[in-house]
Amino acid sequence: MAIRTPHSMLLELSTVAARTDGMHGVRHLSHMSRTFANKCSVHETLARVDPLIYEYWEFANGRDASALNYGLTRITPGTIGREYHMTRGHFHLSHSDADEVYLVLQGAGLLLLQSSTGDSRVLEMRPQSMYLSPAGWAHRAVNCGQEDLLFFAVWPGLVEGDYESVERGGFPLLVVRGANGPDAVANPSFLDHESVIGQPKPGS
Ligand code: S6P
Ligand code: ZN
Repeated sequence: MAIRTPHSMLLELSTVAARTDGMHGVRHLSHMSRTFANKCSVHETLARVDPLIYEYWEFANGRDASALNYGLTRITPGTIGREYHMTRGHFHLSHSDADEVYLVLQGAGLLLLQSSTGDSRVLEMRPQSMYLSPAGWAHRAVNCGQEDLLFFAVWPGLVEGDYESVERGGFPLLVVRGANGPDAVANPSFLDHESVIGQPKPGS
């Protein structure tokens, strides 16, 4: 629903959650079994409980080049095996690719970025800091803290997410609980974006 009139919003979870004019997405572990690396931990957890990993609210202002959309994401604290709760992460589909900005409101985490040409970055997410995911870079937020990680996002209304490339290839790094806190370690199953979009699916 387009809400293209002048307006403002308090950046607070209860205020955002109370709005009824947006889209509310909820991701439990059962929606993300391809996302977490340790499949045994995924299955063991799902045999007992289906935890909420994250939820998000999106407010659409239009799909043309002049519109900006915005939203709030809440990632719950915790791990699946040793891997911290995180968003699925996505590229933007090439015909709609554009920059996106995150602003952290609460919590502590890491923003994982990978470019379509195989470059990779990790940025520490902390309150009152902003992050730019440039066009061409997939973005995934990871909650490494003890409380909810809350961040506000703004992106052009024409953007459409590419989740399939990330689900097939993963991110170059996994963020796991280490002896002294979060460790970003190489993902042994990673396939870069060029490989994912340039080759047929295994078995096809
Ligand atoms: C949209 C923006 C966020 C994410 C949200 C959930 O472009 O990046 O609103 O949609 O953080 O992450 P994901 O990867 O499931 O879309
Ligand atoms: Zn995005």
